Amino acid sequence: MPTKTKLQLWELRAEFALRLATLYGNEVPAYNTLVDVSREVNEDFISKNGKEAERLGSIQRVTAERHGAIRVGSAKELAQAARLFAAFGMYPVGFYDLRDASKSSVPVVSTAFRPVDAGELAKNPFRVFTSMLTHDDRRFFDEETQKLIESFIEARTLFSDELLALADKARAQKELGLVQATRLLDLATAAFELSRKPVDHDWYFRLERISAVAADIGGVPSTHINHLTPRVLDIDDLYARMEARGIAMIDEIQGPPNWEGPDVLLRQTSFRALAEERNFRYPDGGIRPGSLRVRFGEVEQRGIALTRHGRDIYDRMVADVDTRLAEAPPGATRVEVAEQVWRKNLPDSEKELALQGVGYFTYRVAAPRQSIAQPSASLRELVEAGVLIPEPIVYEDFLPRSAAGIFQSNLSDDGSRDDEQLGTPYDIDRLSEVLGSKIFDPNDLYAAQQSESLKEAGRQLRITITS
Ligand code: OOG
Ligand code: NI
Repeated sequence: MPTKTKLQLWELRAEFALRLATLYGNEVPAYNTLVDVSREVNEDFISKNGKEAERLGSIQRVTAERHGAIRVGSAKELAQAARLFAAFGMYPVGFYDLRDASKSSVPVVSTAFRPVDAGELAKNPFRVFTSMLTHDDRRFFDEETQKLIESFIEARTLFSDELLALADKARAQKELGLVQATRLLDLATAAFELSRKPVDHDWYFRLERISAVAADIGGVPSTHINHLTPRVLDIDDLYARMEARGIAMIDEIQGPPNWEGPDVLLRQTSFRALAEERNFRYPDGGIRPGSLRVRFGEVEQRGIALTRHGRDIYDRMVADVDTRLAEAPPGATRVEVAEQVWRKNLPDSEKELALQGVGYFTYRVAAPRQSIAQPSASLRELVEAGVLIPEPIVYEDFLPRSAAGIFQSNLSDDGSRDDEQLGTPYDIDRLSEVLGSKIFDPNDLYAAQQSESLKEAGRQLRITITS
C-alpha cells in the first residue's frame, strides 16, 4: 500500500489487484504455481528476445498484469459492480453473449471492466470479466425456477452500502484519502472472498442440473473471484512447463494458433477446476462437508488489436478452420489446420498488418520534416520511407468463443437447454441500460487512439497523411 495521504484511482486499482491476488492465492494455491511459472516464462522470453520482447507492453506492465472473472446474478448486482469498479478507474468495455457462443448451457451475458485510456492502461491494466446470469431466458429456466432465482438473489447483498458510498466518493473526487482508501480496499476485497456460509445442497444441485454456471451464481450466498489470470509472453512455453509439472491443462490453447506472423488478439489456456471443500446444508437441517469444482487457473498471451476489417477476417478464419477440420483426415488437429488457414489469410508482418488496415497501430515520427517535400503523402509512402514507424496497439479485450471455451472446458456436463424457446434478447445497448452507464465499444477506443496518433504525426510533419 503506498504511504501517501491521497491515492489516485490507478493506485487504488493497482492495490486492489494485488490484494485480490493475495486473497485468491490463499484460497487456490495452484494459482501461485501458475504465477511462478508465468514469471519464469517471461524472464526467459525477455533474456532470449531482448528489447523486442517488450513490443506489446513493458515488462513491468506484463508482470503486474492480471484479469479476474466474476459472475453476478441480476441487473441490480451488475449495476453495483459497475459503481464499485469505477472507483478503480475501470469502466465497462465490450459485450459478450456467451449463451450463443457455446453449445452447452452457459446462461450469461458479459462485459469487462478496465481502464480505457492508454496512459491508465500503462500504469496498471487490471481488468475484470464480469458475467450476469440471464435468469429470464426461457431456453434455460422455466418460470418457477426464474422466480426462485430472483428471490434468492434479491435476498442477498454482495456490496454493502458503505462500500458503494466509498466507491462513489472515489469516482467523484478521482482520489481518496488514505483512511477511506484503506477501508474501500478492505471492503472491496472482502466482497470477492469465497463465502464460508453453508450452501443449500438441494437448491445448488437443482440449478447445477440446468447449468453449473447458474449454480455457481445463483446457488451460493455471495460472489467470488472465479479465476485470476496472469499474462505471459509465450503461452506455448507456459503450457509445456505446466504439463511437465504434472498439471492437467485443457486440451488446447484457445484463440489464434502459434505461427510465424505477428501475434494478434488473445490466446488463452487453463487448467481444470480443482475440488474445493464447501459446507452444504441438507433438507434434514444437517450441515456436512462436500466439494465443488468451479474455480480454475487460466493464463493469457496478448497480441495486436484487430480493426473491424481484421476482425471480419479473423471470424471468417475461425469458421474456415471448423469446416476444414470437419473434412480433414482423422488425427488432424485444430492447431495444424489453423496454421494453414492463417498463412493463407493474414499478412505475416506487422507492417502489412498496419498498411492493409487489418491491425490497429499508433505511428511514431522517425525522420525529420526535411525528408518530405510534398504537402501530402500516403501512409504507405511514409512508412516505407521510414518516416513513420508503426507501433502495435495491444488487444485489451476478450474473445467470446474463447471465453465460452474456457467456461465449457470446466463443466463436467453440458447441463440442459431448450433451443425451441425464444431467448431474451441482449445487446450492448440493452446491457448498457442494465448497467446504468454506456458500455464502450472496444473498436471505438482503438480507432480513436490510432487516428489521434496519425493526426499528431501530421501536425509534426506539417503534411496531410492520406490513407
Ligand atoms: C469467465 C470466462 C471468460 C476469459 O478469459 O475469456 C474469461 C468466467 O468463467 O466467469 O474469463
Ligand atoms: Ni478469464
